[in-house]
Amino acid sequence: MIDRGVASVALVSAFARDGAVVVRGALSVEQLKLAEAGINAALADPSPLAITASRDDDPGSFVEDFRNWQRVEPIRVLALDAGLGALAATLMGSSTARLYHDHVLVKEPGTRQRTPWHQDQPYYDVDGAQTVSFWIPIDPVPADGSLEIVAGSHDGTWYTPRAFADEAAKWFPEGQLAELPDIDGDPEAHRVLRWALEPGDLVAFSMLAIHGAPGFVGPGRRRVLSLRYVGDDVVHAPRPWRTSPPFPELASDSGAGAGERALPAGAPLDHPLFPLVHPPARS
Ligand SMILES: O=C(O)CCC(=O)C(=O)O
Repeated sequence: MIDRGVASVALVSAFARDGAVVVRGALSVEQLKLAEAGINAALADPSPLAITASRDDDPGSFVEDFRNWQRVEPIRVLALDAGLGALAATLMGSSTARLYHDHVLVKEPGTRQRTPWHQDQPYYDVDGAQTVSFWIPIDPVPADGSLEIVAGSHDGTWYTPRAFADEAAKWFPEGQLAELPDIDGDPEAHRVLRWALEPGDLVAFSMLAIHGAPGFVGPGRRRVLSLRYVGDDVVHAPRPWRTSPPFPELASDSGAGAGERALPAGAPLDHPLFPLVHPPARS
């Protein structure tokens, strides 16, 4: 097992304050190779959840795929067995880290499609504050093509999640949650974090941090794997709508009996879909 998961006190407090940090050189060469092999395998053989998030007339393309760790071995090894759980638990201030899911996000050179400002957690089926996503690029990413995070926006406010294509409120109904602030219209009011990244660096950010990303000019590709972890206080929050990504396996249980859920509302994510990655199992 590769264990480079030691985060400094300064990094942990910056993550708590800003909801995002860059971790330079977080991944070893072996870990990067797993990320690259995993992304390439998912692109070559997309899952049924894969989508193209750019328009047909976009000169590039923005492709996403979700929940591949159970079928793409390098993603499984990187997400579960390569030591990243220790870093996740430390940043979350949690004694445990579970994998929630993995997400492939690839922008080809020339992609105009912006990833709109959003939080991740309102698209999901979990409540709790101890969350972290690792945005792992395997290609160099200049600051003006990189992930952008609004510092401090993980303060507990939930904003209406909207479809990227047409801004429809397909999850929480209109009016139930707050509306996102106008970040681009009022840049002085927000501290936006963005970093130029080299392969091996990662950006860790809370699932409540408002973030987005510009299109990608190139010249190369922008291949990214996001690995998402949850900590001690995260519990299942079943939704009456299809979450993104969906977890249909949890809708009703096979084993629990008629009408009972595989994972009741308010239960920790103690389920084979969400393996415990920290502390590591004793061998
Ligand atoms: O890679 C992107 O363009 C956006 C990333 C993102 O939204 C995420 O990882 O949650």
